[in-house]
Amino acid sequence: DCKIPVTEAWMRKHRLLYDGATRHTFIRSIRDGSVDFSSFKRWLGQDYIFVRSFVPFVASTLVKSSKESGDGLDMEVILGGMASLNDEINWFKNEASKFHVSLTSVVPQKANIKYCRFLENLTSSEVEYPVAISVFWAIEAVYQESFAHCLEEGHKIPEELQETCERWGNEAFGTYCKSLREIADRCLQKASPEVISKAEVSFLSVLEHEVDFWNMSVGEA
Ligand code: HMH
Repeated sequence: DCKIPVTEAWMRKHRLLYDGATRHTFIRSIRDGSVDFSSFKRWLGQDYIFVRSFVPFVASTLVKSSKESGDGLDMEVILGGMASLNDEINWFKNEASKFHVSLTSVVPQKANIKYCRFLENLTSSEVEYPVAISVFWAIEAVYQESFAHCLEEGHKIPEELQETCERWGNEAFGTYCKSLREIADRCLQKASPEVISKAEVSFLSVLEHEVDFWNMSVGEA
């Protein structure tokens, strides 16, 4: 069926990998309460580094959106995303101090370095807007789905991690991810087959990097 949105087609086609990224053992362990706190602390320090390199990527996507002919609403959604990244950076600092993680001494691990390098390559003005916005959506959606899964009925999330799950699993964040997805689908619908396949390859890379990131957090990479 050619009428289904592009992102929907990708999700159907790559379900196993998508589930691998959103139902990782680390996420399941948060949900069932068996999470190893040293893994959580490792994730926290590494994710802080990741978010710091996510900002320039989002900024480059904002620039691309501002050059699109349209009603300018895309740019507003992305700008809102940048504002929440500002909050997120402060949240990480606060959370790190609660867990006695020193953010200034975190050494970026291989999976993180690779993921950050991938994002850096995508900041180039040569990278088409549909590719960038698809990547942006996928990165946010993986966290949204993962942490919303943690919060589903019957969870035994340790009290100390409840706030983390709510940060990405809350409804407002879900609505924001849906907006990003709608923007991506609208751009992809108008894109050339070459750009659509570049975006699909990049979507798959995001999922692979996310799986590697969780593996790194549990100490398996
Ligand atoms: C690794 N992926 C990773 N970290 C994040 N904070 C997000 C996605 C969502 O912002």
